[in-house]
Amino acid sequence: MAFELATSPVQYKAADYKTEAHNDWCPGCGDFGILSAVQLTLADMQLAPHRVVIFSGIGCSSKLPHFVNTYGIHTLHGRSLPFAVGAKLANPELTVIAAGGDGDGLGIGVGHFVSAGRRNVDFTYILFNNGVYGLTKGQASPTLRLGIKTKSLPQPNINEGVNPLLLALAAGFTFIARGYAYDVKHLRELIRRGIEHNGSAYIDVLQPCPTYNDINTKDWYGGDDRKDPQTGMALPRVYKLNQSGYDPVIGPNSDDAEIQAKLGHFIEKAMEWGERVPVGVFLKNDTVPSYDRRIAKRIKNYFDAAPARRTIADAEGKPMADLAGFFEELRVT
Ligand SMILES: Cc1ncc(C[n+]2csc(CCOP(=O)(O)OP(=O)(O)O)c2C)c(N)n1
Ligand code: SF4
Repeated sequence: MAFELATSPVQYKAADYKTEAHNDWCPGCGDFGILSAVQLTLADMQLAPHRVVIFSGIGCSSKLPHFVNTYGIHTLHGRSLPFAVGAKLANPELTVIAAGGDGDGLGIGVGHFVSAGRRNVDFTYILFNNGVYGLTKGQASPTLRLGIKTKSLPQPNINEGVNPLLLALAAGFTFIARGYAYDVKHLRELIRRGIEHNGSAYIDVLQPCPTYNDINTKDWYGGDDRKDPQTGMALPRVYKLNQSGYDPVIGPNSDDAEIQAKLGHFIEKAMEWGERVPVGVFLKNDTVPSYDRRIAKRIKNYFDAAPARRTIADAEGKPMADLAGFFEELRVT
């Protein structure tokens, strides 16, 4: 009897992106919501686990790759982006995600953050923004604002906080969004849109750390401290940008006046904090070519013969690289 090959494609479920690795995040940590959003997004997009790679730095949040059943590399503190950029350039067919904390990405890793944005490499960076260095017991991170005293600080923060959305814009990220760790449905949509975007996508995720940040808590984001006097209901601080008619898209038909107006609106919304905290897509700029397209203009067969797709040794295992020829090509006369 002849075997019949299955014709229907594999259907991935969120459970297919889960691992058995032990998870030691604190109960109630916002990281759990972000982890679920990543797994659900991969299932929404039906991305085969072996076509996805997640890079992280060091921190509680940077343990993410252990819990997602894709390729994953837990790199060095602050160094996830150079790995992500390198992997994408070596194999443009991969879906590349970088993940980690605000300390990791905007403290020790901030130079890489700026360099990655300038290149507009096609990857998605998910930054877990909790205002503290959770893994090392709650020191102020670069996003904690001046004068804020969390329970883990002996005195109020002496440094001004950096605004990650404005920094991402200045660096050149072409997709910039902010989500909230406890709104998994919305976050899942943002991550999908970030992955779909052809260029560097930055997703800032407000991630309550119940252990060390007692100021920006789930209750604070939910507005429990400012109840409506009429109804007694909490007035949430977090609200969705698209509900206020905000349009983040800069496209090939946008003229200078439209671009100026949209960037002005971006800055206004990115600076809103305190009584109201906007989430959603802040910018989607489709006018900047991604780095791989820039490379393909110089190296015509780049997409067909990207470094990871090349044969590097012959049948006997001898390297096939013609180094002498390569150096000859680079010779300056
Ligand atoms: C080179 C180096 N410097 C310092 C550390 C110590 N360290 C480990 S995690 C971390 C910060 C983690 O904070 P964050 O990135 O905000 O992640 P979270 O734990 O809050 O998720 C630091 C400073 C380290 N591991 N390596
Ligand atoms: S210390 Fe904070 S960030 Fe780290 S696992 Fe605990 S709650 Fe989460």
